[in-house]
Amino acid sequence: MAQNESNNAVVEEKRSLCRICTAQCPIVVGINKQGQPIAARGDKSNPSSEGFFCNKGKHFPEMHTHKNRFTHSQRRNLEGELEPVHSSKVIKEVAQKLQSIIDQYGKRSVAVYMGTLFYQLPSTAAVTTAWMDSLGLKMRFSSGTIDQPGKQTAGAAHGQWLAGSPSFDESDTWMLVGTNPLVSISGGIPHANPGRRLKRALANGFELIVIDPRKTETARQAKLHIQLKPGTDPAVLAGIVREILTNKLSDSDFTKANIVGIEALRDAVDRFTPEYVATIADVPAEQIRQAASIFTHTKDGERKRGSCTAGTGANMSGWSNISEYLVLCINSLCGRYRHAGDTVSNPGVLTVKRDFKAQALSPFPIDGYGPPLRVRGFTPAACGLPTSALADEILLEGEGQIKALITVGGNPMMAWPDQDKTFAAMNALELNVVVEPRHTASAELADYVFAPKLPLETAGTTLSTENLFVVSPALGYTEPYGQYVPAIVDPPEGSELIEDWEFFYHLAQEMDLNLTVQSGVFPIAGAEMPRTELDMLNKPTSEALLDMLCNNSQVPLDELRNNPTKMMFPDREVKVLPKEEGNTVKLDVGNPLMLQELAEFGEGTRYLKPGFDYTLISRRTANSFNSVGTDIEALQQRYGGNPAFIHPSDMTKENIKQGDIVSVRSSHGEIKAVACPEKTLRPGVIAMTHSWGKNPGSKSELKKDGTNIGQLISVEEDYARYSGIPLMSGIPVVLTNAS
Ligand SMILES: Nc1nc2c(c(=O)[nH]1)N[C@H]1C(S)=C(S)[C@@H](COP(=O)(O)OP(=O)(O)OC[C@H]3O[C@@H](n4cnc5c(=O)[nH]c(N)nc54)[C@H](O)[C@@H]3O)O[C@H]1N2
Ligand SMILES: Nc1nc2c(c(=O)[nH]1)N[C@H]1C(S)=C(S)[C@@H](COP(=O)(O)OP(=O)(O)OC[C@H]3O[C@@H](n4cnc5c(=O)[nH]c(N)nc54)[C@H](O)[C@@H]3O)O[C@H]1N2
Ligand code: SF4
Ligand SMILES: [Mo]
Repeated sequence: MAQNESNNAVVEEKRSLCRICTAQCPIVVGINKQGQPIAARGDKSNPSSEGFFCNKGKHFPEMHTHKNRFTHSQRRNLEGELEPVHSSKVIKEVAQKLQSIIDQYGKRSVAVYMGTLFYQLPSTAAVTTAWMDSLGLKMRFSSGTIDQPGKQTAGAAHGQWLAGSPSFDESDTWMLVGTNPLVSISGGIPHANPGRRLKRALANGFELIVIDPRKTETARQAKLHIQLKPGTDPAVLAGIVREILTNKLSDSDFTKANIVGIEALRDAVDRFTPEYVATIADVPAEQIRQAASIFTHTKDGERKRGSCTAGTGANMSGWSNISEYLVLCINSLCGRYRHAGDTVSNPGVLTVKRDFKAQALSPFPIDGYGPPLRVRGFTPAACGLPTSALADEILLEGEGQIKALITVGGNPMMAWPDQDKTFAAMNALELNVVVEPRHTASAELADYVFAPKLPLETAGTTLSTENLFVVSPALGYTEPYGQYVPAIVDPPEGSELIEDWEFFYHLAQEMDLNLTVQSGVFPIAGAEMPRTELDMLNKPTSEALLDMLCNNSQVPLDELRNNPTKMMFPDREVKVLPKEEGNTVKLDVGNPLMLQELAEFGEGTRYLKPGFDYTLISRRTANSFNSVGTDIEALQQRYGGNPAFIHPSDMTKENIKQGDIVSVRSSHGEIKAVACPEKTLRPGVIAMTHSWGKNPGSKSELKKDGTNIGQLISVEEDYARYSGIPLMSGIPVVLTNAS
């Protein structure tokens, strides 16, 4: 009793950053007498987040002490079971096995899969990349191509604007397509306190447009909610483009000087009149006119500010490339960029130094950056290699077969589409290595699990979150904010753990490689990113490595280290420079490959299947982050597993009651789920959350473990060009009561 009391009592509080998701919320962690992290709250003194954090963050400390955590690295023994082993042994053996696989089958036989957590670990990202580069490994896959890969594809086809876009806080309007930032803390409202930022904006007359088949938490705040049929985004967006062009709502000074391809775009969207869009997307025609008007009409003759941004909903429902391309076209036609003389609200803190010039960076090829994969003709593309093809590349025998896979910060068995195929692939590998702190479905199948320290046990910085501005406007920080946090707790007593990046460093040592890491880690177009050689005899400390990654940062890392309460660095006023003289580079809104996809979209019937009368969409809930948090009991009390959210009218129609077990069947597979009424849905649409369930064949309880919706997804049937992202939302399904 006394022991428990002291375990549950906070004796000290320390500042850190939650690192479950890219928001990296500033938190204050409560530590007990034993030095364990036992509680967390938002940091009200933080000038950027103003205390915001979420329920998952509240349980972040628990992830460090959870029974599901590996306290030691693991190796599969002769009986087929994982058993603890010292990390140095794991590394040595993995190095030897990798070398022999490379010697026998060549470098294309070794692949690395970088999951979502990879991005939150800049040191790991830097050293993993350095290790791959040094070995000459090209088979690099990431969760990015099963997420929002249309962003990179469209960005390549369209070009970028070197000065960036005005921040959300400076905007008068915003259009969100298939994203729910108030829950995902991602996608279009800044992640440092999205609720408060939206509320403040709305109080100042800001107008929000949301395009989503669900009346989401975010849609409820919108001036206009277009509740379209899943998978019809290209029609709605093309309709809005057409309204902008025919009603001369674009920023003509900007378009004349900086854009090509308008005539081709005009021709391509010509058929998408509001009335025609209404028949495809099943929304009132008037809403298309309203969207264009709200987004563009000028206030008191002043140019309106604000962007259109898209999320997973627009990328997973079949038309990722063209939907993201039309999003960029809308922003470009309306000149929604920073212009010469504008003040840059956040010129950067820990990211590398860069220029802000009112000019375009040229479009570049979408794909063809190396030899093709063996399946489905994919080549390395602007969005990377298609993760949806990785299982097939492991399974397909012959020259070029992938024999070894290293997974870092990801959970393929939960996250990849087509779970049975993924399962077969994981079992077919000669060497399956997972760098993972928890007992996950993917770790269960690994030959080696390397168990790392967790974030509260390591130093952290805001570098990777700041860098998110490259992905989309509204991501990254709107103000010049930066934070460094030291390690605040020790790893669990009796554990043997090192940091993720050290795994790759030691692997390089074992393989006799030299490593160089890149300043800033994540590429920024148009910026210099010098490289630093690592000392391969004397391992740098984690702090020294952070220094190397920030050695070209705008504010020296030491300034953050030495002034932990400073966090805001408003000292430099940076204005956007005018376009360089003679610069003629233009953004392209008429890329023929993209517009061809709009033609292929046609009437939006490509993915429909006769007899499959319902549509399953993907959605996120506040209780888990992909597979992270699915094993934290306190987080899972609300739903228990991942229910099938169904409109009450559909439940009546199919004779389904709350709590009944339903069958959801696609042309590819069938799952069972617990029915949960949800009136915010469009009738005919079922919504479920991904990354639940267990490995095929494992015993599981539906109401606790949930079910894996990857079972319903085919990677071969319906997928987008370049990225291969399959239909992961907007999947035609049959719904029946299975109770
Ligand atoms: N059907 C369907 N499928 C989807 C989606 C969908 O909407 N619908 N969404 C897709 C999207 S957007 C994504 S991003 C992917 C996610 O795909 P993944 O990234 O493969 O899945 P996560 O569950 O995010 O995996 C993160 C893993 O990192 C581990 N981890 C946590 N902290 C650390 C750490 O410090 N070091 C290391 N090495 N590991 C750590 C976690 O325990 C977890 O197992 O799923 C995709 N799959
Ligand atoms: N709580 C929580 N937060 C997360 C995650 C999590 O798992 N849980 N995952 C993180 C990750 S990896 C990512 S990538 C981001 C994603 O961030 P978001 O893209 O904002 O993800 P969601 O919240 O699922 O929002 C997607 C929305 O798209 C809608 N939708 C589905 N199909 C369609 C369609 O065809 N068209 C349109 N227009 N909309 C559609 C859904 O109803 C849903 O509201 O969130 C991150 N944050
Ligand atoms: S939004 Fe929640 S999970 Fe994401 S970093 Fe913040 S507290 Fe952590
Ligand atoms: Mo994601």
